[in-house]
Amino acid sequence: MRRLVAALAVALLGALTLSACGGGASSGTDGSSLPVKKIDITFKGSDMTPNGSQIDVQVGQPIEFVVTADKPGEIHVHSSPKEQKFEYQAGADQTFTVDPIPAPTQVTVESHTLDRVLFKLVAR
Ligand SMILES: [Cu+2]
Repeated sequence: MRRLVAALAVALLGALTLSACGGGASSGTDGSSLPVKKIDITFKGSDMTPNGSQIDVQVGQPIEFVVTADKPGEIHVHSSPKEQKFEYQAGADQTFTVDPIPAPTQVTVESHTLDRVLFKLVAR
């Protein structure tokens, strides 16, 4: 009888230990809690802003381009393995959602209309 009680006590202790391990909060490394990185892009004539700069983002951070242009064109995000293209029209504040960058790297963003590098996204 005494042995049975001891076995039950061990089993109970085990259950308590197990439940203490559950329900931990996630560490938030998936980027879902990061603020959206909004990047303003302006095209006017043969000028563009930014013009070849580097822009820091965090790995997994949501990214949006906010485009203002005087004529239609195309922006190309040279992300790997999947490139992204965004066609914009003449007009102000056109918002495009860019896929978050999943690992530390640099991603070149080009104007294919002007054939120049707009900026580099540096994810870390
Ligand atoms: Cu390109």
